[in-house]
Amino acid sequence: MLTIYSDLHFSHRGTEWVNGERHPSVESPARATHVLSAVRAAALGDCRVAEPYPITDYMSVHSERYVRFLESVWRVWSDAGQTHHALPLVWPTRTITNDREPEHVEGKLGFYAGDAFAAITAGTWEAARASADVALSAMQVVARGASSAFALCRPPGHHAARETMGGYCYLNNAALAAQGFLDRGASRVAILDIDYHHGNGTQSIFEARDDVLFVSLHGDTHRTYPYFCGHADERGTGEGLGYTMNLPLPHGTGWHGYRDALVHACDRIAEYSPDAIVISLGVDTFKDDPISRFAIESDEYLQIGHQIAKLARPTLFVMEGGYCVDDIGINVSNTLIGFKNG
Ligand code: Q9C
Ligand code: ZN
Repeated sequence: MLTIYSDLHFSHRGTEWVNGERHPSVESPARATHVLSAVRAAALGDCRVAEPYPITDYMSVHSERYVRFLESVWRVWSDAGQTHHALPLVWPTRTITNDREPEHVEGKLGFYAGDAFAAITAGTWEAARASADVALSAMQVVARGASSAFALCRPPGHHAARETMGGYCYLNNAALAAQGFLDRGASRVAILDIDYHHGNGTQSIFEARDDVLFVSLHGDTHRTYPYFCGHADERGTGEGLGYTMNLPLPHGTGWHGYRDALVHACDRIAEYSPDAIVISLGVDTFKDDPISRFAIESDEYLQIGHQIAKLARPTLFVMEGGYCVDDIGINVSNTLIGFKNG
């Protein structure tokens, strides 16, 4: 299996609020370094740098004004004299909102953010672009006939919606890849999101469509970030009704409960008969993850890969979350090895 990566992600090191103080984000550059070394140590296959894509290619799932905002926001922020990372402080709400982009950068930040976990730094746009390019390059490898590929994306993407950043995500790498498969001739694409957190951005991009099936296993969003959606009764809207499947699981879920949900998810995907599968691969389901509440052990990721291999479809793995840096490498490489060994 070919791995696609980029070193441009090093230019993004976000900060986040924890217990009333700003700290370096747990979404750190070291995550990608550890994953790349583990993939190399596992001799999974070649590792290649991503090709650059034109900015207009990100507009297949994001709006033009949102992409232009991401491209320009640090410049506008620093021209206004700010030197610290930009985070929103004001948001439109369910009842106090409209569709007009504010002129001032403070308003723009909230308009285009779902939460305060996606800091804008001097290098954020370069890194977010490179991450999307990693996903698009790896998608292209599979679209041209490879049976699988691994997109080692950083920053992650599944909390980014059409016009929203959040949860360490800016561009939705998995959604860009899924749309890329459709644009290259696929009729149906399935996204299986196994990150600990609900892929709220991905769901919102595809929930009204039947050409992308979105299936997600995640911590119950009644009690866990990202809240507000990801509940079992959300099944898609309009033409997309029946093409979203959420499988929320309780705190403390270990392999036993997880496996049953994964088999159920894979059964739905097999029934859909997709031309390609995109795996939103987060390993924050790990027992020692510092911000999550599942209890999957390192060896069990081999089984996860094995279940996915049984679907026997062209499969693109897209890196999402996972914050236990010491074990992130082995947990990702075990998933990919379990897949490769069928
Ligand atoms: N107190 C991804 O895994 N922090 N994003 C929640 C709860 C944000 C996770 C904090 C977690 C974002 C891609
Ligand atoms: Zn996550």
